[in-house]
Amino acid sequence: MSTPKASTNSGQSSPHQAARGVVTDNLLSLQTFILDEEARHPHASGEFSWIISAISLAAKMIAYKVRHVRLQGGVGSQGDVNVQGEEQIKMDVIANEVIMRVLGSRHSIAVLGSEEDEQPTILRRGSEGGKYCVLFDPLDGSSNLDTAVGVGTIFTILLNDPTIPGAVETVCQPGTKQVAAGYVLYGSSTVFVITTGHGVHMFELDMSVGSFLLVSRDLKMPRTCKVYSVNEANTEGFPEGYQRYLKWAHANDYSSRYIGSMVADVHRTLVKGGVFLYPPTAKHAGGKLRLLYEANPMSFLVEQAGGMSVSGTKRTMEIQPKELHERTPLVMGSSGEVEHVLRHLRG
Ligand code: AHM
Ligand code: MG
Repeated sequence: MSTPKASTNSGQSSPHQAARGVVTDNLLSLQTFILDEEARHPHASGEFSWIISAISLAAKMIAYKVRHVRLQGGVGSQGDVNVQGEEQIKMDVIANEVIMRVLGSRHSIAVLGSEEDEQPTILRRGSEGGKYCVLFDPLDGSSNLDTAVGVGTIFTILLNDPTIPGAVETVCQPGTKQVAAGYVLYGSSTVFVITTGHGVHMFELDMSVGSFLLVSRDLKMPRTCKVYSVNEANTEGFPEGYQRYLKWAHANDYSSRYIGSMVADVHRTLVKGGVFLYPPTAKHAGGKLRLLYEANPMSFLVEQAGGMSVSGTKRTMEIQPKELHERTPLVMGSSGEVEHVLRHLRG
């Protein structure tokens, strides 16, 4: 029987692997990992780890439902449009309910904001213990569910400022203020990727024990990779700089990969490198993706993995949001590749 090896994304052997035949690799669950991180902060109250544990519980429930989406009757339109005028898929509503129910019971959450709800929900005030705000896209890329393509949940955690009375004003914080952010990709495997501002860590759902287990600590993306990811059918509506970039990429031997599901496209970009773009289009002049709960959390992760994220020529995480569902153009990925795009945007 061969000796089991530690799984690291670098392909190197684990520092925990000792003498031949002796398996000393530690299996670390997401829960333990977060508790470990929290233990390093002497003033941590433990409330933060309860929120991550709630998100992971919701993710496991959604993962199960996504895997059985047709059997569960989750494919097809809910018959409603959300606040952004987009058709709601049944699973959008189910995933939203799961997250609201799971997070609603956590005592330190002040405000919850979702892509599917017009207004953020105030759960409790700062004076009642509300310390954090959580914003999320419950099921990004859900229009792909009927073709069994990867979809995901995106989340970001912000501090609640008790001196700000309105929920919208409370959550309209630039991405630089995020305390933590992450996503869950329901793909051929289910992965949970998170940053608390100290690197990016990836966990995979082990169905046999129902836990997310660490598979990659401090993931770093390659500085360059000749792959771009964009809905190229929109090219004629892109501002000229993006069109110039694409012509340059065509002439320079680039490959194209586009799933049409942001979590899956950005996950691939994070792991393998490249650049993901959603520029302004004829239909979405201000970009399609939402700043607060799509662009900012993904930008936090990409930057923590050594990459870059810009909206136009500005750093995405420095934009001051004005509303919950604000959209933004987005270019993110390997720093060398984002720089190539920026060079063309600047003319
Ligand atoms: P959603 O949040 O309503 O699912 O929309 C966001 C999705 C992203 O996952 C993806 O990057 C983008 O829309 C794809 O858009 P398009 O079909 O215009 O290429
Ligand atoms: Mg989305």
